[in-house]
Amino acid sequence: MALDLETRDQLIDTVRRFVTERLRPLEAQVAEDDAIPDDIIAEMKALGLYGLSIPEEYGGLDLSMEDECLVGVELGRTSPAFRSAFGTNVGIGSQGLVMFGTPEQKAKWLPGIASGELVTSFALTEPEAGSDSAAVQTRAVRDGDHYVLNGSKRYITNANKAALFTVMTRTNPDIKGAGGVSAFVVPRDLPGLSIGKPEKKMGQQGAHICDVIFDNVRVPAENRLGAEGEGFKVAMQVLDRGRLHISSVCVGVAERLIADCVAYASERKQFGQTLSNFQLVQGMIADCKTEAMAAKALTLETARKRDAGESVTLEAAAAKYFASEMVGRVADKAVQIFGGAGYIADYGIERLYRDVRIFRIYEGTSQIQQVVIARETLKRGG
Ligand code: COS
Repeated sequence: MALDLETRDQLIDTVRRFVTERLRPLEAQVAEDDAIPDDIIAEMKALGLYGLSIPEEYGGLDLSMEDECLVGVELGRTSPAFRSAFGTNVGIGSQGLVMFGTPEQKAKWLPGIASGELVTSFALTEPEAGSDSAAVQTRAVRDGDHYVLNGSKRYITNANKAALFTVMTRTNPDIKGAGGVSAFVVPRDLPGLSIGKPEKKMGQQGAHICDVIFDNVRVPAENRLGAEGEGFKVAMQVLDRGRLHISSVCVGVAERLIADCVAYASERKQFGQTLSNFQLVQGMIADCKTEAMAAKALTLETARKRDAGESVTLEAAAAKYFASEMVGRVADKAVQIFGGAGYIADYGIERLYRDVRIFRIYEGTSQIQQVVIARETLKRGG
């Protein structure tokens, strides 16, 4: 639902103040501890951040895609690990249920997801099925009014905190590709489900990814999302939406880095003048600004199209491709403008440089986005 302009401005202002006053001062500590303090998580829940995209009738804020992206830009102005804490509840962990859940499934789980009482997670990737996500091997075999799940998932965001997983499995082994895949909502506490240790990562400390292992996990048949064989389409439509959300966060991080560069270049003096006086530095700032503006325009335009009910498979892939590559270039230039200070930990620029690297990989690599964009363009005839 689109908010009226006044309510939208109030929400954005509230999120901006939360980011500036509460999250930014904690960035270094969160990276050091690899954990977000409990009181911050509680504040995120109280602000409604876990339920940004959940329909109002289930306790969420039911934001339009455009409003969610505007909030995403604000959240991008701090370490992306903070957003990750509730990112799966807002995005890939909940949207299968929102888009494909039965009324009973929604009533059972969405209120807890919206409040943050239930952390939810999206389990698609496997050791042998990354970009080729239709190749999932985790099996779900029907047994009476249950399915029995066996297999393992890899690099699953928030798996160690999740109470609920949307799991893509193969229900029909005779169909090797997408048509044999079905989606299930799987509670964490079912016997036979276990979680691996959080992986050590390049960046985004405070956000965690783990393996999820299924050993004869009996899942009630009523937990299936959509019909048998529809699981891949569930995943793809969830990702279309998720890619837009990620694009907005990339824009926010870029805007943050540009502001940091402007502040630093306006203070730091060399050859008797501030860096901001040098046209070669100005050129880098101009490139960063232009690219961030272009990514923002593409993201918001795509969000408005989605809100209008159009299919945005191509546009969401283009936004994710451009915005994630853009923020990589901006972070690289930020290190350059800060010089030696950009390379050492105290200024936080090298941390953001590492943090943004994953944006080009998760929810579909840049190369997968290129595949999607090219296929859709060829299909549309231009
Ligand atoms: N929305 C709805 N349906 C979609 C869709 C979308 N965005 N994308 C594909 N489909 C449908 C297709 O229409 C096709 O249906 P039919 O068989 O009825 O025609 C089916 O799904 C299979 O699609 P396709 O043939 O394109 O599948 P491919 O195996 O060729 O794979 C890519 C397509 C590579 C695009 C897909 O596997 C992908 O996005 N991979 C990356 C996954 C990813 O982002 N992983 C990150 C982990 S999650 S954090």
